[in-house]
Amino acid sequence: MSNALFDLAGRTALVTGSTRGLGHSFAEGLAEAGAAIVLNGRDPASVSAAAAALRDKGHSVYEAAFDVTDEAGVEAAFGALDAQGIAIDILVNNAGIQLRKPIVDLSLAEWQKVIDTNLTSAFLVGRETARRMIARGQGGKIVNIGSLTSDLARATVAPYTAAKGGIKLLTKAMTAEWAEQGITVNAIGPGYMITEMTQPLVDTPSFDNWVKQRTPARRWGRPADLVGTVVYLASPASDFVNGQIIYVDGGIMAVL
Ligand code: GCO
Repeated sequence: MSNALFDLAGRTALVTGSTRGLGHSFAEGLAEAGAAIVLNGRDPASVSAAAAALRDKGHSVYEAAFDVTDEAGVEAAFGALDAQGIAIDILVNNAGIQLRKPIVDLSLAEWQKVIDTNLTSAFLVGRETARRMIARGQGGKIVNIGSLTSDLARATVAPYTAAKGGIKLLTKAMTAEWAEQGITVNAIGPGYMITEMTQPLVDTPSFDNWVKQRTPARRWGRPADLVGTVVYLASPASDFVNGQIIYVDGGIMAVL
């Protein structure tokens, strides 16, 4: 990349949940901007397959299979990175799941699983990352993945909404504690994007029509629509931007 403001050469980026979906697209976009990538998912075979796909495109990729909701597993994974001399300059807290059910039908276990995967994971992985960034004294970049539901609700996705609202404020809380160490922490709020997670919605004609009507751009987003923003938030171009959530949504948050 020619513009130094957006150049990630020499940096290493961990993207959680990056074997597919938005996470994989974030990983590829950061790699194209020059970063070495640490790919993550729970299943080692899926991580290896996704890593091979990126290596085939000429990118430098490490593999880190661990469960982002498991404190001991996260700590062990960072210990293994330390042992290999891999230091994280950029973290994208992307791992997430969806579960669509009315609140009155939701079990505590279901609620907890969605909160753990979408919110607690960002605390656990963010904590391990920031501990090391602070110790190294070279700052760093953390990008948390929020949602339209970081600010607005939709029926049937209450735990996801609570978690993504939490992501928005966790982003500010991390900024409050880590900005002084040269760490920026920002969030991206994707609009309705076509991924494996939203495919059931894309396949529901009434929902598909609603998204196209509700979104001023009159279309679903594509994972590639988010790449410029993640590169920006991971690069020196955003060094004085901190604690923000940037909606990349075709204008949906701007209108009634
Ligand atoms: C849903 C979707 C959400 C949205 C996304 C919008 O059920 O509403 O699965 O994940 O697509 O969060 O920002």
